[in-house]
Amino acid sequence: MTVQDTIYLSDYTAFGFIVEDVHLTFKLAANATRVVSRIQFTPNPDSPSRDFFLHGEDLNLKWAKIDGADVTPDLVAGGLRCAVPDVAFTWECEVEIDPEGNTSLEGLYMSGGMYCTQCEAEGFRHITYYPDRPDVMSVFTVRIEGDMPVLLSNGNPTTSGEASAEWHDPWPKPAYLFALVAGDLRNYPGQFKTMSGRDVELNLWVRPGDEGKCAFGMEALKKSMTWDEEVYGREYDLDIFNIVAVDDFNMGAMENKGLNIFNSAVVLASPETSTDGNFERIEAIVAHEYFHNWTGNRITCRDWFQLCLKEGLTVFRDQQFTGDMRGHAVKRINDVLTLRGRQFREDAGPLSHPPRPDHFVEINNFYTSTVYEKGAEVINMLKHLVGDVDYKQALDLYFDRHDGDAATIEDWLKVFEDATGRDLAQFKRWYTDAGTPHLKVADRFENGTYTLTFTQTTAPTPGQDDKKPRVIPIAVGLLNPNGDEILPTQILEMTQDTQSFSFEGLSAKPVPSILREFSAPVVLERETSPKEQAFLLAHDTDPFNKWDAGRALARETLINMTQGGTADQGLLDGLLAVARDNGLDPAFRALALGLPGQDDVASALSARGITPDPDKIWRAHQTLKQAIAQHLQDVWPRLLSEMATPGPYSPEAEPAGKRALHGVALAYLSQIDGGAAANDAYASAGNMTEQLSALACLLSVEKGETALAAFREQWKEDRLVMDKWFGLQVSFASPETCVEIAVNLTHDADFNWKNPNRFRAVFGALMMHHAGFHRADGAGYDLLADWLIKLDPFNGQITARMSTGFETWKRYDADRQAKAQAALKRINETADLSRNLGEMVTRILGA
Ligand code: B3K
Ligand code: ZN
Repeated sequence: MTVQDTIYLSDYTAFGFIVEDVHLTFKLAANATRVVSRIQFTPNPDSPSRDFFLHGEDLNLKWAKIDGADVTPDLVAGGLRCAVPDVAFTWECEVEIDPEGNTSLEGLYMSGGMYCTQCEAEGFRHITYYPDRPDVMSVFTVRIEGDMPVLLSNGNPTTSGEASAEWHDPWPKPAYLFALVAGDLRNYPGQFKTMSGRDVELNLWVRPGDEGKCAFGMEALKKSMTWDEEVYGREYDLDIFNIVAVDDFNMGAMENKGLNIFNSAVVLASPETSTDGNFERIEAIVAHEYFHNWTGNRITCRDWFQLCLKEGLTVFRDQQFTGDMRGHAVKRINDVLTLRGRQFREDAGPLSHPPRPDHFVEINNFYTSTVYEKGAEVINMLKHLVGDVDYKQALDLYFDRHDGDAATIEDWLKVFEDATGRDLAQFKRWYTDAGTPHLKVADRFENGTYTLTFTQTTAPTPGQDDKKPRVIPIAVGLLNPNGDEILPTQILEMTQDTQSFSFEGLSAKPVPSILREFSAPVVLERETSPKEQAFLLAHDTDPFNKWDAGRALARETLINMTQGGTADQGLLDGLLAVARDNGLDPAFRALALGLPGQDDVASALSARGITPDPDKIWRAHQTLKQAIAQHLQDVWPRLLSEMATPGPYSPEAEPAGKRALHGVALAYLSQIDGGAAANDAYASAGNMTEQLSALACLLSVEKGETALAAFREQWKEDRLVMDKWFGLQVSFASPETCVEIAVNLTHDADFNWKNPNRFRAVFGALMMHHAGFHRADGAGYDLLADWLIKLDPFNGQITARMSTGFETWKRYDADRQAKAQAALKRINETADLSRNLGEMVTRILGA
């Protein structure tokens, strides 16, 4: 990538014109859709620029007019320029586009015979010429002409006639929130009365045949609407809210104003075809997209550098919602698992960037875990620092002050400063600095005073060598040696490189419980004995830290085992106690009995300067699983019967938690009974959660062949279930067979590789199979590289995203590094690489 391709935050200038009104007419045709636009512009008094540049890509311009007179604009790279009057004027043009030939799934494209759009971040410029930037907001009226039974766009419907429909969206919005859908769709209807008594029509639009998979998504939508009214005081603002499910979609879903578009995989659900995990994810994503109506749509981003303004806040809100719906302790643990697994990994490698980056080449490459999940963590810290009451006040002020704005992180922080009187200048580093701080803890007990001394350090990240201290809210509680809590949770506010906090008047040295609820996204480094970790696993009153103590102990054990050690007895006994403790929530027990992933172990080794060996980590994992399975062998059959959930399936948290623990018990038992119990479980499974968990157990002990064939036969017509069939075989393969299994799957007649869900099912599973992907002979690297090269000309967003499989390549030994580097270079040297993948590979390869 050359320097000219890079876009800098510091170069921001407002657009020279205000868009007063937008009129679009779509004349739909699969290969030759015509888009006629009529746009009212006025010079922008707040901008010195009068450069009339409209973005446009892959458009065939038929004609253009200004105030009714023909003009001939200069067609330049990425758009057009035209001389315009220095007063208000009307721009009109007609372009032709080719939805069917659009395989990038950005702009207007076709999926299974239906037209649909994806405009965030810069897709609208593939539809017509327009100032395609989020700070240009306007009111849109859209007319659709096409021979399709259902024609949808943003806002409220105004008229519909023979093969046409018109929509008007009264809320000014940036072009990235534009959407259009046309197809033979069936609707699953719903109703909602808002807090001020307005009736809203709800619809979930699906392909014929999918009507039976809509009820849960519709309920999730209503719950989200109620929750946002009750918790944030936010009411829906149109007469209608439409959700459409599409099969070909680059990500999860999209919050287009009044017309959310969803990947079918994250909105369609039934007990027979969806797991508990699917149900939970659907509820969360429906909520996330709905919550964007205020945090994203009514208040949007000034420019794409501010992406975490809407994404971090909306993730934070959906996390709160799921916590309220399904329990906060388990939700927090799951969120931290995701954060550590994705964001910490990203932050420790060549792709590390701040939640608010200050430069990019391709914005689509910045829809990252750092922007989303770390963006949410930063808000969680703010809430810890200011407290719940002030948080609410600040948010009320944010909505009051910025409704209708395209805002910045500065605006966001100012709202908190004004609402609370705090100076957040130092806190702002969380937005501008990359990298995960490591927090070292030392303690001392003297004359009844217990002192904790913290030291924070952040390793250099690309382009940021010098790291200044951040504000870190550290939630701490103290336990006495009997396991009773003597100091309930309090927040210590760390602002310096090294800082001590003392607790006086104690009769004995306490056991500290540090970073409760995971109050800051840092790596805690504390030299503790396995005994103390086992103590916290048994006694900590903070459920997150109770779980994390077990996790840390298991991680240490795995690390020891990679160097020839054996399973820690304290861990085995601690897990036994947790498994037997019927006072603990089954979902919590299921999480506590899970082992740290192999990538997690590799990352911990690498942070200590030890080169991880994927094969040794795999073996340590297998051996520890065996040891736990043996040590708790009497518990598993008991859990299988206690956690059975007979009767009709319900996706609620309580039965789902029982099924999770049931699944864990079955997985361990399979390690010692050769798959006998899993075979029975497969035969008697009453829902997809049970069926899939039994199948996974059978695959992991290499007894899955019969069940796998039966599964395919049963589900061959269901594309979403077949994605599971593809993915599971790779995920649960041995390191020796995983690459070959993936290769075989690519030859399967149902391997429709241009469908993102199918491609991800196989290659997402491959890149997450630690020992399989990082196989010593480089076969994992080569296979992923081959397919990224193959898919890239069709869909650069997917290939760029999947290239992150390589982001940890520098952790490993010289031979593996050489093989990964060769694969990356091979991608990099491919002619006509997409800008998306080109930027990613350049960054991953590093200087
Ligand atoms: N805002 C969209 C993501 C768009 C991704 C563009 N590459 C979905 C979401 O975060 O809700
Ligand atoms: Zn979002």
